[in-house]
Amino acid sequence: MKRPNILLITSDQQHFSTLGCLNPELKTPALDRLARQGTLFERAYCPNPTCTPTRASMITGKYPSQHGGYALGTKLPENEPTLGEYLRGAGYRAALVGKAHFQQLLWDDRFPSLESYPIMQDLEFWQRFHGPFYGFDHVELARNHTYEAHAGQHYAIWMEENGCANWRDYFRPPTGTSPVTRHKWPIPERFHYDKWIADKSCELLRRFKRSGEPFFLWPSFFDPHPPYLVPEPWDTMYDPEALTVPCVTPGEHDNNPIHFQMTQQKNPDFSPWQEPGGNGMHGFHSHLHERRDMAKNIAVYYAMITLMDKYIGQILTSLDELGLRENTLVVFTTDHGHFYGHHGLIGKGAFHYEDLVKIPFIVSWPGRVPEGGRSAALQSLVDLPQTFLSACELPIPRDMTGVNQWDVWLGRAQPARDHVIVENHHQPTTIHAKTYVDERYKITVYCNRPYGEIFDLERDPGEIRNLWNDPQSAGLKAELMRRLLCAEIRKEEPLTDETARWPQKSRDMYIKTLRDDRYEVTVDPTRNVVGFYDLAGDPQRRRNLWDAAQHAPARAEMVRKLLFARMEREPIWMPRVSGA
Ligand SMILES: [Ca+2]
Repeated sequence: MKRPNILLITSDQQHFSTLGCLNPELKTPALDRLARQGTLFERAYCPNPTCTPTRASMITGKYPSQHGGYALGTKLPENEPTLGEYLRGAGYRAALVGKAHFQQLLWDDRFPSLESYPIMQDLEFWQRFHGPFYGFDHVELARNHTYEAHAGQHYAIWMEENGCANWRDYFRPPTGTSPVTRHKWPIPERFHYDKWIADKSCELLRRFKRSGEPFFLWPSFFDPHPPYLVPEPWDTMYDPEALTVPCVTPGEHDNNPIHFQMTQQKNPDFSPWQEPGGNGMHGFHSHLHERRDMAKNIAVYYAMITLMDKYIGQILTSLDELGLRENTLVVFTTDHGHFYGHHGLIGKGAFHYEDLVKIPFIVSWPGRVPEGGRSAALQSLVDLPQTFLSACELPIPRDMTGVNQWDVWLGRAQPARDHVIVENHHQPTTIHAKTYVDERYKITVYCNRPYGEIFDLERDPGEIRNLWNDPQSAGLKAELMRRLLCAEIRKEEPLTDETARWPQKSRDMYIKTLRDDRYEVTVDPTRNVVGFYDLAGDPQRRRNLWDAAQHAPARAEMVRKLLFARMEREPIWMPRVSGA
């Protein structure tokens, strides 16, 4: 059989529920059709709720703690092997159109970035440069969300070629002259980046069709990421008064970590979280907002999605018309979710509710992937490279640490995962979280912090009752801590090839045994062995006390210490040199 093409379409920061087929308040006819032609996975997650870490996972098949692009303002090391390279080695063409964000916004001589000033606006450079870039042999790039000043690269060239000589007028200083504006973006729709992405993607599809080469094409949309701006007539498409506005449940943050509570204050002081080498802190500010304002923002957020849906529809139509559909695996997803009032929050940050970490996820390949399907099988974006390679019947590199979901996508296997992990390393020590989610429960820990979250997603799907400090949930907490630690250990990549390691990565980050002045805990999840020894009374480690009830609190504490010791050793190969 001929190897399939892969068409990966993504948005940026899209709440999992914002598909017309799930939420009648907005319209996404093209994505609804895609869902009917394939399977909608209702429990898909990102490995990190920000751009760079998660996007780097999508092309490396490794977690952010492993591939190097651990936070916004860092970059994926150029020597990390990528999906595009593996596919190109098998004769594929690999192209990316739209948002990459594999690199930071600020040039640093020690850590050069093509996605930074001033090179992003050196249009002569971008006239000549189309790759290779992280495994893509052809890229068409831009870096701005709506009217942000970071416009440039291939998008600016396209605007000029299409008669928009004054393109800078539509963007913020210092690039252009646009004043601060809300909701209505004065740019005509014909110069909007959605159209650019669709035009370029369709052009590439025609080129691939002519050459007959198999392809991996990633149209990567920028919306509905704020600023909430959309051109006419889309800005008035939805009536704010007719929309549901999510809001905080009174008292819900009382049992949450302090940074949740502070978001509901007028002028919170988050300076204790600010560290050298940390840079900007997303979400660590007041989230208080007016309900009416939020309603209008939601109306525009939905309009951004509906506008994007129109251009996604054009790409899918082009695929049909070129006769490529029957041999193309199509996946639609986003890089992470978004708060628009849920839990009293807006935007994103270290708040790992489902609203932020769960994502829309549609897989379609007529005749192969079940049509009209709905699946609760856990998915993670870190699984994409393995699964794509498997779909192409190519070998999966040993150092990829996601899970091959191919048989699950085909509807012929039980779930491939019993959990997912979400990482967040936004500050060196003060914001370093891990979340473990399984079928029923979710636990979030913060490295070396006493607080955390535990939610029972079955009994409390709204995540209102944090069980972290609930005395009756002490056993559950110890068990979830163990599961999180074992999941962390199981996702280790084999460090067999010393030469392939990037700087500072060491075996130390994979410790499995920890001793303090009294106890020792040791974990080997591959053999299902866990040990807990009281060294004071049993220095020879003859009696394994793992199941001894009276030692449960000490055991839980040692498991937590071991987990934190591993997290502390995660390498930071470069500082966060910019906020994004
Ligand atoms: Ca993003």
